[in-house]
Amino acid sequence: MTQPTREDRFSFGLWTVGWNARDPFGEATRPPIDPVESVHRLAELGAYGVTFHDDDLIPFGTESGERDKIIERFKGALQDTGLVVPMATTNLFTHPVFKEGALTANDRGVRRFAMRKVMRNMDLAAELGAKTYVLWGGREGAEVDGAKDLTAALDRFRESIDTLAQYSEDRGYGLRFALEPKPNEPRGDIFLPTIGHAIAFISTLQHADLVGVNPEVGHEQMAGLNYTHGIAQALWQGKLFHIDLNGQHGIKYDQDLVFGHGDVLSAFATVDLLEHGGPNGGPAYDGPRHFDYKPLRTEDLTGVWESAAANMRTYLLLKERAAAFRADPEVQEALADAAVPELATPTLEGGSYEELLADRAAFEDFDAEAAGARRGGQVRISQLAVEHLLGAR
Ligand code: GLT
Ligand code: MN
Ligand code: MN
Ligand code: MN
Repeated sequence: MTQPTREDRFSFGLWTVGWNARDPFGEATRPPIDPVESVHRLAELGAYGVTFHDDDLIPFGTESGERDKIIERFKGALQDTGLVVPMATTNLFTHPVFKEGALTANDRGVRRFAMRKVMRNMDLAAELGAKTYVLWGGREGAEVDGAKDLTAALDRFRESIDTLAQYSEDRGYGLRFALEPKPNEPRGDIFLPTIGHAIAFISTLQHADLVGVNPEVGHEQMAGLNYTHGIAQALWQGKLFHIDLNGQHGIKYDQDLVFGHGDVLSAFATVDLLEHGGPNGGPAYDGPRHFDYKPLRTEDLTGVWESAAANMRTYLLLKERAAAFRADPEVQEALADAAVPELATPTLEGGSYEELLADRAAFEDFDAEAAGARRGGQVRISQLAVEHLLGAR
């Protein structure tokens, strides 16, 4: 069960395994990897999908004849391996042209160039059968508040996303868009910094139905937020269009560790939610399990493929542990004892406040002291989760 198969729907960005480990302080420690090689290795390891930024596959500035050849070769690798492209995205952050932003740059020419760059890669994404288009606004933000008209930036963000959605509809691409929040890095402050900001922004769009979120574990945890709570709200609002799984140790720079190699208890709760949709059922996630991580800079190419396998194996182990947790009669008893299932019962009887006002047991005769003295039963659930996670049960 811990051997990944296509049915598990694991996918990886070309930029993850392909990262050559250059960081702000040091040179690359690994050679570049040919995307065709990545496709083959990922398929051998049991992944079902590969995702990419335009520039991961086709270096920025490549002339069109050469671009066509690269695409044909990539398509050949997909055909040979059966790997699919469930998602694609655009690099709007590496080239100096985007140093002050892309879709929300002050410079209108930069914004228009950024839009064309996205549209061009949407054409390719649709051709390769992608269903989701991710927009991570890495450079959309500011270091200097006075150097940006913050509300105009939101207007421009909305204008871009509505236009891109319209383009997809007009061309019959049927893409859905997933905004990826991140609080900071590379910009001092990035626009739409959390899942909550993104979902609120989406509600203002003309094409709100076509736009959801792509939350990344580490990005929410960088802001000190509970990732599982964030994706639960996205699921509840029908907005969890895609997901970036990785690992992070608390509030610091974006670590992009292997999934589960950061806050493992949180990863356990995440997998439990994705697979079961909550203790009472509820919406579960049915999209690709996509890993957006970086193999440690200390690793050679062997370590790269080990780390790719580690993401999938860790996910499957957590899935197995979460299933055992849910199936354990003692867990069910502990959940009942803590009244967890009761939260699914509506607070009102029949939906009207009239019966509530007429119910003396609800207020006049309610024993607040007794209710306040009730046993919580929470620590037992916490310990049972830890024991299942540690394989002690
Ligand atoms: C970049 C970023 C990721 C985003 C990618 C999509 S690019 O690596 O750090 O979190 O998901 O643009
Ligand atoms: Mn990250
Ligand atoms: Mn990501
Ligand atoms: Mn990243």
